[in-house]
Amino acid sequence: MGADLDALAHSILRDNDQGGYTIPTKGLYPYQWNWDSVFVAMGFATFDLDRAWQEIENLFQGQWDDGMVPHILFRKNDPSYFPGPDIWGTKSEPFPTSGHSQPPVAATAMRDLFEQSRAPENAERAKALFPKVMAWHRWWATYRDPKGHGSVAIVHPWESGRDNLPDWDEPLSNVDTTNVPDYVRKDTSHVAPEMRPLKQDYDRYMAILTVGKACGWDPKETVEKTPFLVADPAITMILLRANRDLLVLAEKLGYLDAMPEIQGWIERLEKGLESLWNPKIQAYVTRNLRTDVLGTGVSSASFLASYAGITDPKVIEPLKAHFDRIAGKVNYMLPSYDPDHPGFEHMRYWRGPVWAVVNYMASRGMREAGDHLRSEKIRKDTVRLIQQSGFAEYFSPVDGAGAGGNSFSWTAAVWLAWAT
Ligand code: 9YW
Repeated sequence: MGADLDALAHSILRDNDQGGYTIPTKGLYPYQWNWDSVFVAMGFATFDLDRAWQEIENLFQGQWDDGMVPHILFRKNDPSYFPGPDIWGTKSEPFPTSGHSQPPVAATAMRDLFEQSRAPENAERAKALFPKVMAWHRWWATYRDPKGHGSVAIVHPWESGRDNLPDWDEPLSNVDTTNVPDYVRKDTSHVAPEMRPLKQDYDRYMAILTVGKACGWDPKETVEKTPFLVADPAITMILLRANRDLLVLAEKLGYLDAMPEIQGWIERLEKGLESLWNPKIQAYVTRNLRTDVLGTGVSSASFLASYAGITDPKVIEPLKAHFDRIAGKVNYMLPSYDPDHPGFEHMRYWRGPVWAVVNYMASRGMREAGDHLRSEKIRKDTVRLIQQSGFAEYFSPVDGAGAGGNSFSWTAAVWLAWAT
């Protein structure tokens, strides 16, 4: 069984490989996505370290002059996805991209690849990428903390990578959709509509995109004008973790001058995370930076605390209690949203389903923190899900059914890199 699944995972990565970069799945997502590529690199690293580096290097081909690494790289036009390059209308070189970013997992993967081999060319590749990753992290630090809280703000739900999380409902309710031109979605022609965001969500996504486009996606102007500006605990924790890994790389690769700057980012993000702790529900939540309204639900983001290097028992203990309560409600951890919350829907995308990549990060953090029980619970549940339903995009935490796209690259990649 394990060997068959390993072989299938390899063939999924090979099939979705477009020659140096990998698409998440055919049809539904025919371009290169930012954090997908990084997880894919971790999968490649289990059998082809050169190809793993290439995936990340090629992601940085899409980096903008201001340091931003976009969430989608439109290397060639494919009408099976909406909104494509013509709708985004960015003027990026050498190919069009989307206008905002996605969770910055690259530095963490880069450290893993670097530590995998002592061959001199391995260190050379890490050295060449390092300044690009620095520039990206500096972009987050420069533009995405407009209120000075220390947390990371996003300008579009797509930037979070958790598109229709119930926590976005409140900030999205303030987005005016009256000027959104007619458009035709493609996602619901590939996947059942009940597994995808609602039309109302898409109208709002398009309205925000229109504002960002009018700003030319200039990072300062977009933050000033976007109708959606929300601090995201998941990106804050992922960037915090990534900065810790970047700091280790700076030392090992001899970029000693970069270390104080990275150290400053780490301290700021640690403080920022405190501003996202909701004492009422004892979990990390979103903060709408336009209205100061805090999110009300426990999302899987909270379980990335150990991954982010947070050790304070005043945080970790209540989160363990949430974990155990939720584990008593669902058959497979981690649901993307609290099953006791009215916003929970077990099959609808980021409103409940389990995502293998989030499981990987959460489980890794818990293992590193010594919580082997919960770490293993997540890993074994992920194995059961994939054994039962294959390499689906996401899974129901209730009955384990596969949902969204099939033959999904990042699910195959984390299977190889971590689950087995
Ligand atoms: C979309 C590719 C991407 C992921 C995101 C996920 C989804 C694309 O798919 O967004 O069109 O909504 O939410 O995290 O990177 O797998």
